[in-house]
Amino acid sequence: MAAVNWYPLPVASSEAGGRVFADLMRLAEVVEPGQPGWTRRVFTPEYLQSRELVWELMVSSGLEVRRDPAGNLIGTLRGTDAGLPALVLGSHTDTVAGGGRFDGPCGVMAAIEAVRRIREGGVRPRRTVWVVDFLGEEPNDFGISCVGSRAAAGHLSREHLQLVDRGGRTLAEALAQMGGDPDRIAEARWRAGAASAYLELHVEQGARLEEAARRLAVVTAIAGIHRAEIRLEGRADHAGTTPMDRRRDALLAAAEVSLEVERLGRRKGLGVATVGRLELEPNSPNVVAERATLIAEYRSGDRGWLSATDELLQELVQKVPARRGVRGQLTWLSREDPTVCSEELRSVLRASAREIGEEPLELASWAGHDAVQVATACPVAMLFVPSRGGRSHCPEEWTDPEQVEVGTRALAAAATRLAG
Ligand code: HGY
Ligand code: MN
Ligand code: MN
Repeated sequence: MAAVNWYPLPVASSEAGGRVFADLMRLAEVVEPGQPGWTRRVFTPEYLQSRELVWELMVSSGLEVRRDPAGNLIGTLRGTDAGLPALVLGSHTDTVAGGGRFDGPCGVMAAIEAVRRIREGGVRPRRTVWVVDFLGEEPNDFGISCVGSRAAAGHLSREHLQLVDRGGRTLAEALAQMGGDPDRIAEARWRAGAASAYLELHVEQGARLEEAARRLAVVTAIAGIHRAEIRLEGRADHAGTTPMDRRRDALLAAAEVSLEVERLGRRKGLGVATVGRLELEPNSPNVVAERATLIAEYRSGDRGWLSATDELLQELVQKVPARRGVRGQLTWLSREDPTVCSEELRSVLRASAREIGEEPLELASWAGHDAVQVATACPVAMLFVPSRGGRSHCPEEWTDPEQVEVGTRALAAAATRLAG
């Protein structure tokens, strides 16, 4: 076994509280120029550059670091009993366009800090601990989210790798540009039984913790997300000379479909639905829109609601545009079922929260996470810390340093329990 290169221990943990937040703010400096908020989308040069910092932070925390063929960064703290399945801590460091500084990075920085504190405790854990920065959790131009965690769970298919973005680049090419190796993608899959449990700290991205004046939540379940691309084919015409009753306007069809998607989201109060992306061709002020491409997504903790909504969406994509002489075509991008977090791990998280003097809420997550993919490889559980005003996926996203510290402490306490 390679000699473990125990770096000089970082500063004493009394200053530890500041370390995580300082790491978060350092990472937040690496963003795409000219973009709003703290934008660092996957497959961008800035994202590639930011991972050098993550790599460096992992190394300086005593982790042996590697990049797997899917571009995931994996830091290993070897336990004394190499035969035990690893404990995995992680999250992601890519953001949405116009995103904030905490969605994802909070979990990765806290995981690195948890390892620092385990090492500062001076006791080497029995169980090996992996810290993972999963590549590309957020949806991207290839239409698929959770790229790295899908690969780790063995769900990134050859077809996925052939998906192309608007510039014609394949996902395989994009992965290679991030230091991955698409030809060896199968090697990114965790060996069966390699991981014993996965814990993820994440910002709540909602307002329930803040409204309850609590600082920690243990996540009970994660909503399923169904995402579809809807292409509406109308006809380009002159905006001035074409009578209103002879138009086949793809934008107006998209507008009606979007309002119908909103209505689906309100159905029975069991879900939410959004059209967050709309592209028009030719997108000219004096041309009736020929083509509209939108991405619709909806979420629920109820499988039946999700599958019923699938059918209703398929129907409306045919019917609504047809009234306007527009043809609708639906392509599923992803359909994730709701994920239930491990009861055993939830009780470890509850005990760890109480160990540090916090009484956690129990909350379901309406946000999707890498934990959804990882849950097919091992039991998972998540901790939430508050998001100010419940805001996320926007520059206003914020979590106080003390709240980050409380989440980190709880994660470190749980990791210490589970790593043994
Ligand atoms: O969309 C989500 O729920 C996550 O933030 N990717
Ligand atoms: Mn997100
Ligand atoms: Mn996230």
